[in-house]
Amino acid sequence: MSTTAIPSAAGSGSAATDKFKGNRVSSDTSKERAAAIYKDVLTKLGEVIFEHEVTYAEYRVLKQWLIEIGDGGEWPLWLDVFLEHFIEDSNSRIFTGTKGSIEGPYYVPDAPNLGSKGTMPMREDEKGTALVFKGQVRDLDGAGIEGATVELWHADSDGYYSQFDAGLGIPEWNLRATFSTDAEGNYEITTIQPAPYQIPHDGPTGEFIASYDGHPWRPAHLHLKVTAPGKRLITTQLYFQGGQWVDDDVAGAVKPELTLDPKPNAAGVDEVTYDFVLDPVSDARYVA
Ligand code: MBD
Ligand code: FE
Repeated sequence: MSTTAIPSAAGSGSAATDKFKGNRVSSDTSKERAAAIYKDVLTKLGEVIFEHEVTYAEYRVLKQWLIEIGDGGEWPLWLDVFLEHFIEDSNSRIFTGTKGSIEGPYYVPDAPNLGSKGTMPMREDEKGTALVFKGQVRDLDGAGIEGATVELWHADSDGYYSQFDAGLGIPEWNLRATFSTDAEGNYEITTIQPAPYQIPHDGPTGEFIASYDGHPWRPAHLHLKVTAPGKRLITTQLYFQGGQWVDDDVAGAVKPELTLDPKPNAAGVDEVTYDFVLDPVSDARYVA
């Protein structure tokens, strides 16, 4: 299984940078905390430099590469692939609900709401094997949550995300939608199974990967955000059991609890059930 087209880093990178810049963020980090984090980061970086006796030539290559990552709009890509999983893991370890995973650079809010049951927006000739993805959203006590929101977005079978398609003309909300659970907390989504995915690697992110003889592959994945009033928002991804790259994700974002194993249903369509469990925001350790 492989993709037939490869998204361009320049195309999807600049789109991801523009989207990110359009939504300015801030935090209430104190000067003391900032000082502690910066000092530790630089001290540890220094330790690596001494340990490996990093040369001036290597330092200049790093500087050049950092500039090129910015010029090419690839910061969202590089950071979300190589760093975000540490942040995500550090944040989600303390909770008991469904495990989170990284958001990645291609989320867009406010995708069309299709109710509790529906088919993802897709082109008439959308390539890929059909998948019925269904389940229940529950609280920690096992009660179904009515009106929970399940947002799903994923790549098409060529590895492109709508709105980050480098001008290919994929419809705006292709393979992006929001669902709201029914009275029992259930949802049912029909979509296509995504394929393993190569992150865009025709720019400086690709140069970085090639420089250590790495690979740019992520396993096939579904991206999700699941939440309900008074519940912690879970951003996560689901993978396919036994799928290529599940054990060797370039973004280090696979967790064993996050794999699916679809089986043909009575109609012969691959189907899988996945239930989400949401922590309450009243948990004292919860920070938005
Ligand atoms: C993706 O689709 C993705 O999920 C991540 C984490 C990085 C780049 C592209
Ligand atoms: Fe992705």
